Amino acid sequence: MNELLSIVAHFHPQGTVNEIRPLGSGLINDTYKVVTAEADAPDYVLQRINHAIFQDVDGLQRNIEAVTAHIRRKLEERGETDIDRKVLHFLTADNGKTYWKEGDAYWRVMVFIPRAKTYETVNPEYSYCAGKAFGQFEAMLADVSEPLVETIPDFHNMELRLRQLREAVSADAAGRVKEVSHYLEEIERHADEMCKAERMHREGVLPKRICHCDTKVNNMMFDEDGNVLCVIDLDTVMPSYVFSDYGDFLRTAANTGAEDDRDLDHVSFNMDIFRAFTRGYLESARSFLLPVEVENLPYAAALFPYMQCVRFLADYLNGDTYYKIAYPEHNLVRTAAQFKLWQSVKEHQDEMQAFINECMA
Ligand code: GN1
Ligand code: MG
Repeated sequence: MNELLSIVAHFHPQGTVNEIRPLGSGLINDTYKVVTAEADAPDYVLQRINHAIFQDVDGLQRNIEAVTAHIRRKLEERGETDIDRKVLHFLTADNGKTYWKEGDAYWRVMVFIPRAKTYETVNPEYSYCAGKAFGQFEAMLADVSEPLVETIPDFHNMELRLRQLREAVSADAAGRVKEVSHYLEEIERHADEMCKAERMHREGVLPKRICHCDTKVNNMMFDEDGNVLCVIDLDTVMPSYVFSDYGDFLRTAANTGAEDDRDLDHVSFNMDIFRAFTRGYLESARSFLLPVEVENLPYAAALFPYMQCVRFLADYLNGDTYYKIAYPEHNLVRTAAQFKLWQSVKEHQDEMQAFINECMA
């Protein structure tokens, strides 16, 4: 606590810090809530940035500063109220930057958004709002003038993720390859078809736009009435295909089970959530989406469980070096759950296509 207190002090928060306690369920950074004593002082969120994963912390924070300033300007222009709950605000530290380096670690502090909620699961009504919000988020970011760095280069490049899995198989660092041959065969059998986005991009028909790239349902803040306030966890905001935001939201929100469910009977693709989210997303994004982007939304819904399955499996084979785990076979359990979800999404491809056609008619 004392160590954390002295880090927070470099950011000069208002009020007196009463308590610092762990917050949230992220798999990458370490997150704490900083509670202040005074009723009129805000609370804060303190994060240790995982710089093994985000190697260019300075570039990362510059991205986030550009994006939050841009969104704030847009909201002001639109005459929005309650702006402090609709865009994140990062504090500047003693070094004039929005992060502080202490020994080997990088820290940042943002203002805690009051009276906001996050959820691990959502109903169709909230999914509709989330869809609209992501469409608007992408629309607002269409004209960011500063060039953004790719905070993790080729983050959602399926070809790269498959190469990393194949490298993990060859190295077999943890001696686990023999247990997972069924997953490896199925993944390879569909590899070409799932790399379609990269091919379309090379052919020049699929653009990259600035996307959030980590639209897990628990990265959205909702107000008391279920309206979306803002999207948090901006580390991965970077140029990508719109499939990223659309697909990753559905991967988490339309899963009837948990991302790491041990009971695969719980895991399937919830079409009510799909319909609600898609309707909201198309309402706000149809003005800028190209036909090729709209046509491939069912592919995007399948791509993200597939990609996450590949990423969890690669980490399992590498001996769990990337994602935080709670028990030794956690990454294998996650792989199985994402695999099952992918199978379920594939069964709904035609139905999804028909629904999207209806929305666009
Ligand atoms: C990570 O940071 P967090 O837990 O929101 C990961 C995402 C994965 C997700 C799987 C930088 O997100 O890409 O989809 O876990 N973020 C990074 O739950 O790799
Ligand atoms: Mg998160």
